[in-house]
Amino acid sequence: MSNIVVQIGQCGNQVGFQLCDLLLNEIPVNCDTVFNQATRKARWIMVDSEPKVIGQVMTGKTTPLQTAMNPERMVYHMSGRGNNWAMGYLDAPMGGVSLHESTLEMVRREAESADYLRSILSISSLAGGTGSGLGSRVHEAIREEYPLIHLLACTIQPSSSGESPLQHYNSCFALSALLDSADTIFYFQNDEIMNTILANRQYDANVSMTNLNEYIACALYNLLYPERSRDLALANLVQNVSPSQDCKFVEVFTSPFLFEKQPTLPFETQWATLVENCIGQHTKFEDPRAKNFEVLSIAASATYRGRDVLPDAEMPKKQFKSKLRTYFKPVSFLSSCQLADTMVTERPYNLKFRIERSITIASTRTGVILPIKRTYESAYAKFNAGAYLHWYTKYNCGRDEFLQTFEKIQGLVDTYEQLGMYSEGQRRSTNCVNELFDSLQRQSQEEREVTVRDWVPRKEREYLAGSVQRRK
Ligand SMILES: Nc1nc2c(ncn2[C@@H]2O[C@H](COP(=O)(O)OP(=O)(O)OP(=O)(O)O)[C@@H](O)[C@H]2O)c(=O)[nH]1
Ligand SMILES: [Mg+2]
Repeated sequence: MSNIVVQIGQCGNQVGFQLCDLLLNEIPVNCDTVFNQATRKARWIMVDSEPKVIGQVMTGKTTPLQTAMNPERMVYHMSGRGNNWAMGYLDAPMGGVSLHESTLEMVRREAESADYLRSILSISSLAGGTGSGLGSRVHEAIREEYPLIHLLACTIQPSSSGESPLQHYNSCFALSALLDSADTIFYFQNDEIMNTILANRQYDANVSMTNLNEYIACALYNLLYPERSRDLALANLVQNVSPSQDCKFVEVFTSPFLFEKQPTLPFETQWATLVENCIGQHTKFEDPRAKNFEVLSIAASATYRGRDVLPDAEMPKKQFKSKLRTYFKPVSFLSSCQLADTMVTERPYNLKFRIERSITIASTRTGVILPIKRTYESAYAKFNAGAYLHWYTKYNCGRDEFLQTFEKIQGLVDTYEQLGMYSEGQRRSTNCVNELFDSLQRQSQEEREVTVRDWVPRKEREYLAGSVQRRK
């Protein structure tokens, strides 16, 4: 079973290259999930509106990464999209060829060479014109062409200090498109990763974009490729952590991770410390400004890797689970957060870096809405002031598009906020619970290979089904 990676825009390409570079140390080249067995090249598609970032890897000095990349899988034009979602989305053809069509053609070729294409992972930022705008177009096109495939989107939220005045608009548009197209959204925030690195690096050094990308690469690698010889750990993952169309944002934290290719914890660090460290990353930077909002969890999935993890050992599993339960408090319609675990009896990060154990936790939590809401509020305030709209209208993106997008993001914020507003001792049948249930039901009617919901306990399901009946 194969997975194709589509890296889009500067950020997407830089993160994607870093992930592939890491996998080259870890995954054998005969692994069909990552490498095309005919060409021995990674199943990676490089997409950008300008050639600079792709060129840095693909031209010049030969490196293992360059060798692993397929030069026939490059898609680029000659100038960037100016941090403008609308310009990226419009995707004006150059020489009669648009970037999203060329990308789809590359995906098609790669898919045809795979025995069984299981999933596509896209990587892009929410802010840049290419990553957000062209990314939205590519996601839509992939979803239309491959309705049954798992479309996983790794998306990177820009720093809240703001590098571009258009980033809030771009993020809203890109998130709105992802809500329609992606099955699971791995949501990384540059600010949060920066804080995690500052708190964990072993020595004082400046933290660069490359370091942020190294963290994201470690998180994705540990989460998606836990067993070197096996397929992408996808079916379970999607099932465990993306419960519905509305709640598909997944945060991923990993411990230890690599900083400048060095592990952030000593090699013999014990499980208990690792669990603490990883949970610490989840809880440390929660937003004190969010009043009446408790970060609650729907589901979490932990991957333990180490030669002393026994796949069937009940004791450590129970210990870990009870520890995680105290941190991941459940949303009101679940009696406890759904916890899944994967035990892998392999040392993480191969022999090159001597690390005995690692833990990676992916979680669906209500707190993810806080940075999204801040982004949305900034965008809405700018929109009300009429700021920067001409940059969008000139690329066919008018007020109606803004309003539709805002409506969708507002709906998302409402859903998560209702899940996050928890009154102690009260188990409520709120609209949002009903909506969540409806969307779960809708999803199970679709012929997706993995329809989720097995984990919603029967009692809860019956209760929810009853409340849906009552509403009708
Ligand atoms: N984590 C991370 N963030 C990045 C990286 N490169 C850029 N960013 C962030 O991504 C946003 C800008 O997106 P880019 O990917 O540079 O833009 P693009 O998709 O190439 O789009 P245009 O250049 O506007 O055509 C900014 O918020 C940057 O901080 C990177 O390598 N890693
Ligand atoms: Mg760019």
